[in-house]
Amino acid sequence: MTRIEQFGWRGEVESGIARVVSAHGDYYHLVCNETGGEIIARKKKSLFTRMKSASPDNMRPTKGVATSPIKPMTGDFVRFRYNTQGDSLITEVLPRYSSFERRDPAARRTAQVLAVNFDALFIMTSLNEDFSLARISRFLSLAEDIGEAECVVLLTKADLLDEGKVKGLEGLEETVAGRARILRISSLTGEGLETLAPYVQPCRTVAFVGSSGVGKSTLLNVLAGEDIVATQEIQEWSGKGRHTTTSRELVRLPSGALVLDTPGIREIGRLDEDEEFLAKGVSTHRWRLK
Ligand SMILES: Nc1nc2c(ncn2[C@@H]2O[C@H](COP(=O)(O)OP(=O)(O)OP(=O)(O)O)[C@@H](O)[C@H]2O)c(=O)[nH]1
Ligand SMILES: [Mg+2]
Repeated sequence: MTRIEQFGWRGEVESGIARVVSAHGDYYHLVCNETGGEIIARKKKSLFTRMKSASPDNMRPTKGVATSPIKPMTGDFVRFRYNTQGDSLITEVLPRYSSFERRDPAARRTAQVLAVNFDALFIMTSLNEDFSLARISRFLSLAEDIGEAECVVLLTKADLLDEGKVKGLEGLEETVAGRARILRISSLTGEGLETLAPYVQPCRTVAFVGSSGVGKSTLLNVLAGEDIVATQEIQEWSGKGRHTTTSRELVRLPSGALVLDTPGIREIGRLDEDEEFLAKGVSTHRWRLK
């Protein structure tokens, strides 16, 4: 049976605490210690976090100062109220000990939260023609304030490495400037997968972020030892992905490690997005990658 501790909860074990493993509109799939280990719940109309931040080893569901209303998302620890007659309700989103956010390009001045409650953030980028130092730099600056988590720049598809096509690789160390560890893997050949062992640990959460097509879901499947999430070939002409993963999913691997797979992040300031925004009359200059 599911135990909330196996899903990364490190606070006191009390009843009514759960972790969101996926979100579907107003409904959330939760894992918990009650009701057979799983539950579908709706969120209460107004939800508040109680503390601004927490430490992973000091996750306490009580006390603290109310901040702003907050929508639960995959990876969140929540309090819920079980209801045998109707919808069970998420009544509180518990403090997040780490969070990766960007300014929302669609709604200026608001942050878009991309991943929460992870112990390691893998910023993934493939070793093909889509490699971009500017993008890595932008990701790293967004990762400066993630909270209590480590950051890894994970170079994927090492089997494709053809120095002629990957422009700028020699400048990687300088761009990263000690802000993250740099690892290189291939999900296809297995090269370098052993270097992930310190991060892929029982009850620890690793979040995968990066552009579409870099191999986030493929790596999850390889680590899981079976195809549990969908993957799709990239577009040959551009080396870019097709936005196969459309929602965040928290998966517990047979090893007991937790992986948060996320949809590919659309590049900020790219021409196709610029056109979208210009059509809406919004200037995107502020989002453009330098
Ligand atoms: N050659 C090679 N191809 C890989 C590797 N890892 C993934 N791929 C391929 O890259 C393509 C895209 O992989 P996905 O795992 O779907 O990429 P993703 O990052 O999950 O993409 P989104 O869900 O769209 O964000 C698939 O065709 C994979 O087979 C690798 O290590 N080497
Ligand atoms: Mg995917």
